[in-house]
Amino acid sequence: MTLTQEQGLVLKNYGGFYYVQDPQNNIYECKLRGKVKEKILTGDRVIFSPLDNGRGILEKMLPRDNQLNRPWIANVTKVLIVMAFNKPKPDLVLLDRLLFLAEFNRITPQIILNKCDLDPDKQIATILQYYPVEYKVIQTSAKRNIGMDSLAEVIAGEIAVLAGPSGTGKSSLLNYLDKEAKARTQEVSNKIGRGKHTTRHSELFPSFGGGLIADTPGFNVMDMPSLKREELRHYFPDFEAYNHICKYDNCLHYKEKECGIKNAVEDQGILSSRYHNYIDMLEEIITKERSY
Ligand SMILES: Nc1nc2c(ncn2[C@@H]2O[C@H](COP(=O)(O)OP(=O)(O)OP(=O)(O)O)[C@@H](O)[C@H]2O)c(=O)[nH]1
Ligand SMILES: [Mg+2]
Ligand SMILES: [Zn+2]
Repeated sequence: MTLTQEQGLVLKNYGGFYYVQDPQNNIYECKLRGKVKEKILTGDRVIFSPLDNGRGILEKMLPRDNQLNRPWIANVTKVLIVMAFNKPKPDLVLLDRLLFLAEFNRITPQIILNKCDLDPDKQIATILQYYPVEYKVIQTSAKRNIGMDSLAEVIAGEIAVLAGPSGTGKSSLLNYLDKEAKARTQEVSNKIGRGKHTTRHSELFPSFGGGLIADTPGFNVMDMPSLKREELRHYFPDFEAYNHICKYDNCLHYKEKECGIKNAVEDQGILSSRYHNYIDMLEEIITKERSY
């Protein structure tokens, strides 16, 4: 018997099965063909053989564009960085790190300011004033159902992940985008007896406006990927406009004199918190380089 083979996308890996979505949005519960040696991740594009009863066999993995390690998801095209208007206050250190990490992985970042029903912390004004030039910002309220259509629009056609500090409303937003997610999240947590928003495995949910979206557990710390000190500045697109003013072509905007970036910080063309976050990351890289 010859099996027809189709291309699909892995939505989750759970209980020894891979849940593969075909181009018509049918989902197949697949077992892995024995000879497949690679570790298949949520988000992987695969070739599979559909069987009857919604089952199938996962035959092989297709080449990956990128891979996030925490959560483990492949082929991510967009990261939605969720900060709250308040409770918790926006964390500009984490925001700049997540923006850098998105750039580094060639993933489009999108800033989401959730809980817009609350009185804004003063950092919100800073984000709205300084960040939209390079990064689009969407204001939402999962509580009052505000901004959900704009949110759905930026996910359409993408493989998106929600990221950001704990408590900003990532799981609440996901529950709006995919009503079925709510039931599934609670089902899982009842079984394992954890908090209702605990995210244990990576799963992509179809969003009501098209595209796929995954939740992540809140994380507040982040390791720097390995890169050279002179590479870091290329991941800060807002620095580009001032590079030509630096005296040295290879200026790190650090201890050098006559630096366009440092001038721009003084003239408030570049946000000083963003520059300091850059310097902190730079010093981390330099310390790492010295320890080799
Ligand atoms: N006022 C208000 N509260 C919200 C909004 N969205 C979520 N919340 C509340 O904020 C709290 C945290 O929401 P979660 O969705 O669990 O946040 P999370 O980002 O998933 O948190 P972690 O899973 O810990 O990373 C809950 O009590 C929500 O009800 C909103 O738009 N406005
Ligand atoms: Mg959550
Ligand atoms: Zn410089």
